[in-house]
Amino acid sequence: MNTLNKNWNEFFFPYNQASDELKVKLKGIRKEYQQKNKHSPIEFVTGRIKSVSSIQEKMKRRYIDEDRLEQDMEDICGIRIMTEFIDDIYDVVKLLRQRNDINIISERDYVNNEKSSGYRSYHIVLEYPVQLIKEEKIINVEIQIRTLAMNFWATLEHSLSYKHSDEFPPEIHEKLQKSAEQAYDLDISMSEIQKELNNHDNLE
Ligand code: 0O2
Ligand code: 0O2
Repeated sequence: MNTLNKNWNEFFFPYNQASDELKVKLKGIRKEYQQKNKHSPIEFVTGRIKSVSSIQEKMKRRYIDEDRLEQDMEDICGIRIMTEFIDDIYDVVKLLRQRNDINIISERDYVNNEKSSGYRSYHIVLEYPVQLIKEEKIINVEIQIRTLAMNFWATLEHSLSYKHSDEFPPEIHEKLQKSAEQAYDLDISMSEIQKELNNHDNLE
């Protein structure tokens, strides 16, 4: 329900524009690697704009006033970058740090410092300028960078928690933590295989 007297279509316009532009730019990085016949640290990119109900729920939970919404809610526009390997995550972070069309304002490494749920991803909040007809509007964007295995776990865990509105019972919480570790073990073992193959190729 729209409890705020707000024109959401107008509000969301620059966020949709930013999401579309960033997706094109990030997919462009993948294309450039492919064109050079090189391994791309970016496997695929998705974007979403937070729903009105999710925005309203977070405003309540975080005591965010309507007039501070654009500044204080950093993930209204969310971009997700999926990678094949763990090392690719840090390569993507380096690529983002050197761009001059975005301004990184914070970084959180949940890859090496997993959340208590077992969640792993690298989060970056950045400012992105959108050129509107009469002005430039700087908006916040949250980019989550994660491997395919991390994405597999997070997608299923999110879907299970969505259907289960209460907190998970302790035994389920534990099982989910364990499955997150299994996903991470899979990432580690795929990275080892990749390194062994690279060494093998270099010897030939
Ligand atoms: P292509 O040519 O299929 O690669 P969009 O607006 O469609 O760019 P959106 O709406 O933010 O993106 O997200 P969506 O539709 O969920 O997925 C975005 C892109 O990610 C789509 O490709 C999907 O095919 C791709 N994708 C989603 N899940 C997977 C996955 O598990 N593995 C791989 N490799 N790709 C996935 P595009 O951009 O339409 O183009
Ligand atoms: P969505 O769009 O449904 O994914 P908060 O946003 O208040 O919860 P904070 O500290 O602002 O948290 O941001 P944080 O923790 O850096 O990032 C929050 C986002 O990270 C979540 O967004 C999820 O996308 C993802 N995330 C964090 N922890 C988990 C987790 O345990 N499981 C899963 N599946 N995802 C997680 P939202 O708000 O849930 O929105």
